[in-house]
Amino acid sequence: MAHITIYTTLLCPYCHMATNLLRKKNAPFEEIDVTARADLREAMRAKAAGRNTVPQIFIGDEHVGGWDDLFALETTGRLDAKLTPRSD
Ligand SMILES: N[C@@H](CCC(=O)N[C@@H](CS)C(=O)NCC(=O)O)C(=O)O
Repeated sequence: MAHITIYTTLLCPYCHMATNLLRKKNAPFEEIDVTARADLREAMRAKAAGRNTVPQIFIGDEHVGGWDDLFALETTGRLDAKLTPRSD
């Protein structure tokens, strides 16, 4: 399973939808709560090509984007392959 990092805030419905989808897929993730943490939000923005909204989701080294982007991967059938990359 690829390492997943998701930047969130507490009162963010898009964050909850993203973490719920990952849980439903039994995909463990590291959650970084940037609520009231300007330093962590800035670190997120730097990694996420300037995007400032939450969630921002990373699978392995790849910046997936936000909830819309994660959901688009799921609905087009491309998310599972990213979560479980081939080892060969
Ligand atoms: N289209 C984005 C929308 C994300 C979004 O609007 N997130 C809100 C929180 S739910 C946000 O970051 N608002 C600005 C802020 O909290 O500073 C996505 O799908 O991730």
